[in-house]
Formats: sequence, structure tokens, C-alpha cells
Amino acid sequence: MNRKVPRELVEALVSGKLFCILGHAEPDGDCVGSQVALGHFLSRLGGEVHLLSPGPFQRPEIVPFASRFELAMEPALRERRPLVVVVDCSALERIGDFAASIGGLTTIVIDHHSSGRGFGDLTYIDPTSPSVTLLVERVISSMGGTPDETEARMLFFGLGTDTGFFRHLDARDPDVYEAMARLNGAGATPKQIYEMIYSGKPLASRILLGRALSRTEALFDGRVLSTYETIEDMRTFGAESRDSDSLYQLLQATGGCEAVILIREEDERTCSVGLRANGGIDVGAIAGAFGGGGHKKAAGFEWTGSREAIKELLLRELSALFRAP
Ligand SMILES: [Mn+2]
Repeated sequence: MNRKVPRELVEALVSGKLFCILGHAEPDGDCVGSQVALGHFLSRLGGEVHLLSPGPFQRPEIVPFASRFELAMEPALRERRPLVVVVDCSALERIGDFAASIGGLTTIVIDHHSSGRGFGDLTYIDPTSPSVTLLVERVISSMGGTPDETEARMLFFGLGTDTGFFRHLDARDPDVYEAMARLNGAGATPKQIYEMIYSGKPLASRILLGRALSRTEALFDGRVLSTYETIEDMRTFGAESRDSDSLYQLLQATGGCEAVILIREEDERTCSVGLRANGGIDVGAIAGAFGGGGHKKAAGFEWTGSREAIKELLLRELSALFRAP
């Protein structure tokens, strides 16, 4: 547990004038929320701020922010030696080509992942924090500031995203709720943030959801639910219509369900596999056996081969855990 923001890190931010704030590839609400809020705060203090991202901005809830981000670091900007802040990112590979651009520049890392190889000159990492935005809130207050309304909303947005709108908060941790109370006092409400995260989805995504649900197969007496999406689905509905979060949520609500498998054909040769667990099963370990990774309750991997073939391999792996009593 590392709740106190390191003093050197605070001093670097306070004395900085030019900042590049970077996040991971395929950004999500926690990443974007952390970048926008911290950038907004540093601008208010008079800093020049550049928000950088490898993109792509696919999730509908972050599309409205895409135009604020630069997809590469201009050489002229690099020559001015900005202070780099990397958020929500535990490994350099996750920032793509920026890993080369930030070489030799002082780099701050603010993150809540427990895995990954460390990088950065000054780090603030707290794996007990449900979102990076809550760490950014602590950074802002350590710098003597208070989030304004824009910052409070972005910070709440990140927390709402990473906790599945607070459904995954299961620790007894009043600090989280005290932070939420402060953000609410600054103008962020659950209703606004719920709409930011969950509204505005294309109709095609609802129809695709229906297709994937109707294909669900109950395995091991319903303890495992498995479904899939095809290349044809992607052609018909578009990649932006994929909504695995909603699909997992609906399937995981099934009585007796302990794990969910989602197999997606990415192209003629490759599938991506998503795994979710309700109970005690460690799907991170299963994904790891196939060269992937993740957490105990949410993990995934990429696979070269057909949808049927990967399902067979997964069933073999799972049968040890789910053999009928
Ligand atoms: Mn995060």
C-alpha cells in the first residue's frame, strides 16, 4: 500500500512547465480520464500540456475525446525536453512507438497495475487503487490543488469505468468513497458519469449482442457459458459494435455460471479469446497457459487457429476444473 504521493514526484510536477501526458494503446476511460484531468489541472497552473496516445480510440465512450490527443511526439516538442507523465500503463510496450520518443526524457509513471516490468524515473504505483484517476486526484491534492468540475467528472469517469460502474468494488476501503464524495462535491454525479460510459451505443451493437447471446452454449452443467462472434459479424456490424462488457455482464448474471468464454474471429487465421470468472476460478492462469494474461477474474489471449479448435483446447484445459462430481 503506497497511498502517499512521493515528494520528488510532486516537486517535479510543481516545477514543470512543459508536459507530455501519455497513456496506453487502445485507451479506456481510466486512461483518458487520468490524462485529461491531469492535463487540465496542469494547464490551470500555467503549464503547456500535450496529451499523447498511441490510439486507436475505439470504445464509444472515449471517442468524444479523441481530437484532444496527438498520435506522435513531434521532434520539435521532444527537443524542448518535456516532463513525461505515463498513466495507467505497467509496461513500455503498451505505449507503442512512444517508448522510443520518451527515451532520455524524465518520466513519471502513475499506475495501479500490480504486474508488469517497472519503468520511469519517478513512480507512484498503488495496486490497491481501483482506478488511476483516484491516484491523479491524490497527486492534484498533494500539489495543493482541488479538482475543478471538468477534472472531477473525468476522474469519476475513470473510476466508474474501471469498477464496472462500482460493481467490482469489493474491498472495505473508505478512502475510495471519501474521494467519490469530494468529486461529487466538485460537480460529478453518478447519473452524468453513467450516461458518459453507457449511453450512445450504436443500435448495431445491441443487435450483435443478441446474436452472440443466442449462440451461448452451456458447458459442464452450465458452470461455463461459451459464445462467439464471427468475421461475418464484424463485416456486418463493424468493429465499433463489439461490446464485450455488456455481453459478459449479461452472461455472468446467469445462475450457476462460474466462467464465461467469448471467442472472436479476428481474421481468417486468428481468434481472440476473452475469459471471465464469477467465482474462485483463476481465468488469468488459464489464459497464461495459452500465452495470454490478465487478472484472476478477467483475462484473454490471442490464438492462431479456428474457433472450433481453440474451443476444444479450452474445454480440455477446463475439464480438469469442471469434471462432473
Ligand atoms: Mn486503469
